[in-house]
Amino acid sequence: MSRTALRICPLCEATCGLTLTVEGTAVTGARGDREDVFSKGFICPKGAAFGAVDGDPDRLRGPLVRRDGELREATWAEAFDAVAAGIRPLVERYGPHAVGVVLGNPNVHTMAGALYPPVLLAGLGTRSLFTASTVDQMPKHVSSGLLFGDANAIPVPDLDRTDHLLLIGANPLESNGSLCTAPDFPGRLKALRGRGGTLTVVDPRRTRTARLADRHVAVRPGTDALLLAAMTQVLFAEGLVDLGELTPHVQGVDELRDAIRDFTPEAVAAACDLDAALIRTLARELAAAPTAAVYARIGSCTVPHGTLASWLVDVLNILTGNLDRPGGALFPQAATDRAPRPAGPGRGFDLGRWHSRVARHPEVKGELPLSALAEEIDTATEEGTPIRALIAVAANPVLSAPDGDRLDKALGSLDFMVSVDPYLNETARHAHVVLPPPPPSQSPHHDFAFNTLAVRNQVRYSRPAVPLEPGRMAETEILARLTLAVTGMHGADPAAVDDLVIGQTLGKAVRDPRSPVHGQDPERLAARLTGATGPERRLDLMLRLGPYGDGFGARPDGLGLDRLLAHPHGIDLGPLRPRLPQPLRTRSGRVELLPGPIAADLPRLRAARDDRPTGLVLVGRRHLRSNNSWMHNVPALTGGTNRCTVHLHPDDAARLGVRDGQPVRVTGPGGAVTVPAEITDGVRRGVVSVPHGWGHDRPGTRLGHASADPGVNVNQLLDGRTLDPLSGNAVLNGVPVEVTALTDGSDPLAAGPRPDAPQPQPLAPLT
Ligand SMILES: Nc1nc2c(c(=O)[nH]1)N[C@H]1C(S)=C(S)[C@@H](COP(=O)(O)OP(=O)(O)OC[C@H]3O[C@@H](n4cnc5c(=O)[nH]c(N)nc54)[C@H](O)[C@@H]3O)O[C@H]1N2
Ligand SMILES: Nc1nc2c(c(=O)[nH]1)N[C@H]1C(S)=C(S)[C@@H](COP(=O)(O)OP(=O)(O)OC[C@H]3O[C@@H](n4cnc5c(=O)[nH]c(N)nc54)[C@H](O)[C@@H]3O)O[C@H]1N2
Ligand code: SF4
Ligand SMILES: [Mo]
Repeated sequence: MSRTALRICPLCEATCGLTLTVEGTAVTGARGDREDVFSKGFICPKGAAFGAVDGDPDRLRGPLVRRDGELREATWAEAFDAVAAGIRPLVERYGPHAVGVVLGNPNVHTMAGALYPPVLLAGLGTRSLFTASTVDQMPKHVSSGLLFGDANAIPVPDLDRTDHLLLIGANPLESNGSLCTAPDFPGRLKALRGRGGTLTVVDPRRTRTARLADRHVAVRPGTDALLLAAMTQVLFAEGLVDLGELTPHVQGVDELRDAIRDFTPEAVAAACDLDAALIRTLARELAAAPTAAVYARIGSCTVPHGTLASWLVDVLNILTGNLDRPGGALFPQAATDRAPRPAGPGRGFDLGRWHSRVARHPEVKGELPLSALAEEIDTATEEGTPIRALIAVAANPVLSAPDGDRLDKALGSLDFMVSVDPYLNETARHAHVVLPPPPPSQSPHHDFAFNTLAVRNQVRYSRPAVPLEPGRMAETEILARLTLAVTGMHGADPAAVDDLVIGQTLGKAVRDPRSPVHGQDPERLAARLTGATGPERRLDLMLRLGPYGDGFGARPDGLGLDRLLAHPHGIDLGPLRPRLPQPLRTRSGRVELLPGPIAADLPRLRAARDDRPTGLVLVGRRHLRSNNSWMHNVPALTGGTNRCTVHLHPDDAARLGVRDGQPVRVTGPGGAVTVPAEITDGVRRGVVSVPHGWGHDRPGTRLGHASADPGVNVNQLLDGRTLDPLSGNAVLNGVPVEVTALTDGSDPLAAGPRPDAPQPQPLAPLT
């Protein structure tokens, strides 16, 4: 007997509603939920493969504990005993900073990842926190922190209403969008063009997104900040600055004009390898559009000037009056956000409150750069202790961070490691204890993070589509028990963690004169929370105290968990609305257009105007049927065009004597890999592209399908030493590499060129 169940898809940031077909405990089908208030039936191939991802036979079914050097199956009780016995003595002997915590990307795709790591970190008190943010979007947090005083106040392009979208270093036709949650991003881009709007794409590759655009600008990798600075300069020079209604909320316009005066289009054109006239046109088009939004992602963040590029994106939105207006870029308001406080001066945003031990990298948002994790483990210094134990939750940094070989070795040297991961993969294989969460069908879902980044305000919640199988433990309970085990409360009731958070939140609320529950009894309020589990009660609490909440009766038609459960396809909360100045938390209470740390980084950008790479540079790419490092084990999502190859422009291939399909050696600052060449004019000259997340050939993993076609780890080309200094973000794009053709006898194409191989072309020099 089959039945259907609704489940929000956790496989990317688009958060589509799915209708699952369930037979027994197995998900046998998935289609888009046409009644979902946000995704309206959209689904992509990954969502359609939900059942295969969910039912992968290589997913671990129960915990593993290392005994006599080998990971063996164990009971949950044994596993948590081992965690407590492994971590506590190290904390007591070396202090909390000797325990590192690594939080990987899927934490933003699970309820457990949103609700428990903050408690774990607070309880442990470690400063050795590393997350996927520093190989991703940390520059955006820093620019938001400096501009708006809140690192999580990230404006989102108003995709459905804008007249002009300038999309930089993002490829939503493969990624389905990032820091811009929009189910059916492709359809929304087509609709933009359909209503007469324009789409400009800035990307060194002619991506599927670029092919949809009115204009594709094949910028040289790593130079977005120069391009955007020059566009800003043009706005000032040509009198195109018009802040409109933002004027009273922004300070520093004149200072900014002076600071970027010398970033003229002519001064940056050669570095960007673009015509100065084109840069002027881009600025004029942006200013002339009735409404416009500048939006940038991975390609603009994971580069040496990532924070400056992220800052300039919002600077352009502000100077053209497009920040915080419909059709521009706005701040979403999620149902689980804290109720808005009145506008006014805030605490501001500080960087570098402490530093990493070895390279003295500044802390950012309480984190250290993931690139520095290996050295924080394997390098002794006069002061402080190296990391001796590690807690990795949903993270595979051996593949996703620079120089995986060094990190692999470092992880092998730890006194103790615990991994919360469904797979025994390249990172988890070093753990002493592996705690596997259940598959997504058996987990509840709410998008705490992505609803704060969504192009429409809405709220949805899915209860588990399938009951927990015997022997499984909910990931929320795993993280609650883990928290107790590492903070000296091993064995306590995991509900204590939820009760603690609920008590603290209500305690604060009843003392706050602006809160609808001011003066009430927190214990009575706690007793009124609904929800079948601790995490549900916490969701109920956040909803009820949130911006749309019922305030525990103060607004009877407001939100709470009960109401959400009564709307299984979600509740639409309307289009994005202007919110300034309320979200600002700067010390001035205004948007601080030229923050000190940014101004201090401009000389470095000025110097970059003279950079001209002499050889090839590396960029990444994503494939629609993949997701970072963890989906290559699903047969339905591999094969076809989803392959680990190096994309080479035909002219570069000809110059290097490389034929399509031939293995080539790619060498970077951190190492070399051998990978088949794929010759395509989808990359610009001088640029090669290798996808990340591959390299599944290490021993001791349990990834049957992935290890049969392992690919290579592109991050082995990086040495982890090149960072965006303001954010600590790794430089993953625009890295100089060498490519050499391999002429060994193993080359199946050595006999001669294929008849359809591209004809050699003389190499046009890079300016
Ligand atoms: N060269 C290059 N490198 C990159 C990038 C790039 O563009 N180029 N992109 C970077 C980016 S943007 C990111 S976000 C990082 C991602 O890097 P990571 O944060 O390391 O994420 P993944 O590689 O996706 O690995 C996720 C891990 O979580 C596990 N997992 C999956 N589902 C769950 C779950 O429900 N619960 C738990 N506990 N675990 C789960 C998986 O098995 C896997 O081990 O990679 C970065 N690395
Ligand atoms: N299918 C799939 N979807 C995913 C993921 C996945 O791995 N696979 N990962 C998820 C995650 S964790 C994230 S963070 C998002 C990322 O989402 P996106 O940011 O959309 O990621 P990419 O597809 O890597 O697009 C980045 C683009 O930047 C270009 N680029 C490289 N260097 C530069 C540069 O210097 N300047 C400019 N202008 N462009 C440059 C690359 O050619 C590439 O096309 O995707 C998410 N969704
Ligand atoms: S676009 Fe993302 S959220 Fe939607 S079905 Fe595909 S993987 Fe799932
Ligand atoms: Mo990411």
